[in-house]
Amino acid sequence: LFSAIEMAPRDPILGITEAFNADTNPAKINLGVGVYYDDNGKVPLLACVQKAEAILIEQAAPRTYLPIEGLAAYDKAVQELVFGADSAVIQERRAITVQAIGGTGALKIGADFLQRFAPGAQVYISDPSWENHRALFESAGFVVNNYAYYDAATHGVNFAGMLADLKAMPRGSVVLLHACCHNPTGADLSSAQWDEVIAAVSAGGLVPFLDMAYQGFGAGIAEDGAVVRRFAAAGGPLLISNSFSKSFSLYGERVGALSVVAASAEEAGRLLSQLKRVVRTNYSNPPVHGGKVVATVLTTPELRQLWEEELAGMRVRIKEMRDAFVKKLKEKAPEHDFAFVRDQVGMFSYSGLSKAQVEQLRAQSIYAVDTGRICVAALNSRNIDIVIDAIAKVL
Ligand code: PLP
Ligand code: TYF
Repeated sequence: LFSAIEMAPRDPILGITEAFNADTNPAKINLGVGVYYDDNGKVPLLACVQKAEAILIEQAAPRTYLPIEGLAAYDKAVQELVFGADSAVIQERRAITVQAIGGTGALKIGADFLQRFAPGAQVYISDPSWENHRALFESAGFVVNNYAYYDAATHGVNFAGMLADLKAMPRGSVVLLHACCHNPTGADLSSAQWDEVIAAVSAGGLVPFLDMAYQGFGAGIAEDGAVVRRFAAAGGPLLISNSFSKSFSLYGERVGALSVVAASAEEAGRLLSQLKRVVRTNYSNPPVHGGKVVATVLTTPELRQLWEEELAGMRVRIKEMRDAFVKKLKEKAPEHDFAFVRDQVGMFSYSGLSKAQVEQLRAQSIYAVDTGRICVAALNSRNIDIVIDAIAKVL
């Protein structure tokens, strides 16, 4: 049985981390994977998380199974964060939320759920998108297509192309949209462009699936969530996957959620029963710790305040690195214009570096993705000059 099985391809991003780990150069720099590092180059353990964990240890609660849909306090807090506490979909009990194993787990629950009830639907993801989007929906049984998104010439969004593709999709298609901080490009839609997207999705009878893995890394927690609220207000079916991997720096705890908006409270009850079936047949129920930490922080006013400050700190530091990157490259390579890096949003930038240039960087122990994606959140005051010098050299 096993002798004929071939090697599966490596994840192109996690593969970079493997190569980075194997590099013995002590000065190596990893701009590949999407992880936030502080100015000391360390993945932070947030103070709000430490304080919540101290409370939980004090409680010494037994580790019983959670309900299939997860911790009730967590699901409620996530809903209020994602839709806004005063949201009509919450008040009308039309929103349901299930705790998930990270944002990835949320996408997979959503994909399996959709496959069950819309097996023939086409799925559309942005060109380009997070690598795992295609693989996740294909593994759930869908045909996955691209819609136009990135324009390499402007380093921004090819909005005319995107809108034309949205308008050409068959009714009932599932369209996966990055709610904020587009991965991998860093190019987001403007508020006016979102209006047009929402109108096209409604008019075309499409099923929007919003992936929000970076809430708070763009303009702010509420600002980044506004897109979700606008879709919810527009009516129609809606799915949202969200992740706390980055915004709580809880990568390995695997904390995320899937929310679905139904047409009525009665419909919501039926959808929840089906989502629970998907969860039950995959892993029965989610883990306790990460969900309790996030719920404790979100529902304890002092900790919530602290989290918002810490998240703002991460957001501001990334923006400072964008500024420094542009300024320093202007000095070292004045014939090249990198001003667009300042306009890009979130952890990533499609830098415009070619595969050959990325390979030359790698020879100097600086790791980026072959597509030219760099994680701006991995730059810091100590490594930025090294990175800038190396980029100026390969340009
Ligand atoms: N969606 C996008 C766009 C991402 O960049 C990520 C990154 O990890 C995820 C989903 C998955 O989130 P998680 O790490 O919580 O599974
Ligand atoms: O895009 C990134 O770098 C992050 C982390 O299979 C990641 O989203 C990358 C690949 C993957 C899982 C997470």
